[in-house]
Amino acid sequence: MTRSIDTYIDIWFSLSMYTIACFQLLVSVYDSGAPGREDQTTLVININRNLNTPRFNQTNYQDTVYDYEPVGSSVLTVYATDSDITSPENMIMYSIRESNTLLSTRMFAIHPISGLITVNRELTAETLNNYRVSLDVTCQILH
Ligand SMILES: [Ca+2]
Repeated sequence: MTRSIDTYIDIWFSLSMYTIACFQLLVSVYDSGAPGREDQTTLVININRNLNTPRFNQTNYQDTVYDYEPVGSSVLTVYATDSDITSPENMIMYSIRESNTLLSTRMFAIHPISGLITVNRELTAETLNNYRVSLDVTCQILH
């Protein structure tokens, strides 16, 4: 009759303290017989890590639109990449940073996945000719 015993491997310290991406353990099992017998196996534990920061492909973007462009019109698309090889560590999300120049953050909208920036409010309602908008790109890590 085969007898199995469940066993567990606990994490004793924070894995985020290290950059090791793979742990390889040699696991042994022994019986209580005489003579004693044993077997071994290798256990590989891969660790998904968020090691890389997403980066825009340009430091600055600039474009010009007519003030009569309707709400929802495309302005431009920003683009960023993340060098992590696993998901969700390499999935990125765009946003417009809230700032002191609140008007700029409200006049335009950005699609969180595509990076497409669109007109969010009537441009003719304002007299400004230049808007400076700060953008953020973040990893979509869900915990
Ligand atoms: Ca990342």
